[in-house]
Amino acid sequence: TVPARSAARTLITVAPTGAETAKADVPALPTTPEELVETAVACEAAGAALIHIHVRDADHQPTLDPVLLREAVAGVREATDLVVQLSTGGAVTDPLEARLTVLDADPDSCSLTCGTTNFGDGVFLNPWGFMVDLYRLAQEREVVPEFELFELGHVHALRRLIDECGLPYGGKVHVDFVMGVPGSMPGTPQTLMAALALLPAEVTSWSATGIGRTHLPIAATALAAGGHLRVGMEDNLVFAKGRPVGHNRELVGRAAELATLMQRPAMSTSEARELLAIKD
Ligand code: KMH
Ligand code: ZN
Repeated sequence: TVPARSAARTLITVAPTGAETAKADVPALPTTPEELVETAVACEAAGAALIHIHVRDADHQPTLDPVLLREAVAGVREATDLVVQLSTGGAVTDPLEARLTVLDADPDSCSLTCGTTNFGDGVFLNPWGFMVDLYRLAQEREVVPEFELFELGHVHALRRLIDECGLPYGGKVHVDFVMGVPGSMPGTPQTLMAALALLPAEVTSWSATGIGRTHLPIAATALAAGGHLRVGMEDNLVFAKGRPVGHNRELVGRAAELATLMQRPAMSTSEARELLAIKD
């Protein structure tokens, strides 16, 4: 059975940058500290309550540099009330040890992917031991994890993680389905339904995002099924056929309109903090 976790309001997460797209190919991608903060402010105004951050260096390359991570967290906190989530996924080339040090930047939340997956032409490595280390570290540091599920098997691995390591800090379990990555689970309504049916009972909220052309259909399906939304240029660079995304705020604004249309308007940042049990 699909657990009843329908929410009255919609958490909109923005994932503005990612680690895969080159600035040279997409100049609108926010890669500098100033662009990140400007994006965060604009997306909060458009309806986002949580920001999922990947940081870039001065050459616009993905980095896990602890100083830049700390600066990003501080910059977004100073300018917005968004829940600040740092990616621990980084880029597929990042070593596992470096991905653990992301928590040193003291974010509100961190991503935690529940298993290895094909990732386009690469492999996104998340061995069991790494998942456990990252989860225990997040519990210790009182950082709320968002469990990223790219595959149906990841849903099962989440169950194992909760069974063996207990609940996250705060007691809430929030998952995000990342769908439509080439080689991973497809971004279809049927797959989302199958994944929902497998969710452990401990899950208290879920969101979904579809990569590329699956972005809008997955958003619509998630809203209809009582879930929350993640949008942003990390996942999708095309607003509509022949029309590239010009700014992340466009994707957030459209998600907020869709949510309002579905009678589940965007939630505030304080509602998001409560939903996820973020530390004060
Ligand atoms: N960039 C991908 C390899 C996460 O942020 O935790 C991993 C990713 C997931 O984006
Ligand atoms: Zn990410």
